[in-house]
Amino acid sequence: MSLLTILEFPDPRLRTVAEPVEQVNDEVRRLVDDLFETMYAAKGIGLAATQVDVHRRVLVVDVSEDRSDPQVFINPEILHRAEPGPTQEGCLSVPGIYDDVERPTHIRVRALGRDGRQFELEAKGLMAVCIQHEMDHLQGKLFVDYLSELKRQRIRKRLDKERKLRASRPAQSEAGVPVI
Ligand code: GNR
Ligand code: NI
Repeated sequence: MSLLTILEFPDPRLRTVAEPVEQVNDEVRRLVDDLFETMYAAKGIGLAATQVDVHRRVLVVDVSEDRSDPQVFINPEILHRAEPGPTQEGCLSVPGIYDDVERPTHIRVRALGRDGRQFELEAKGLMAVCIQHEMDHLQGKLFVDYLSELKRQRIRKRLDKERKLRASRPAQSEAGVPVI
């Protein structure tokens, strides 16, 4: 398994539209495993292949508290949407930014699993929102696209500033103790 690098807004590669998977083979299963490893390491609840610069219709989700419910969606399609409502969203590709997005909070999805078999699933609340957020990534869309142009500009500036700061600071270990 490998930890992959997550692209950050406004990287133009995040705008790529993913291609459907033709066959769920070992290469696709390896991508799924790497997506989970990367998502868990980044403490996210979902990750789309687009975010790691792989432009195939593959996404993973785990909205459980104890990180015990990995779910895979290959070539996902939404069959039914209902009950629009606001949810506060965040994105690993837009780090540290959270804002409300209005979306259906109840969906029915059809997809292929890691074993290549088709399944259907009803999702509500955060799970429904997360699947749609990931499906947007596969179409080159980000949650900040639902916000105003002014907010998006401010977000871009804030992330630019933080990236510059990060690049100029000396390396630190995870605990914040200087690396010797
Ligand atoms: O970790 C994530 N949290 C989250 C919270 C509310 C709505 C959507 C998400 S998905 C996000 C991980 C991510 O960026 N997936 O693309
Ligand atoms: Ni995201």
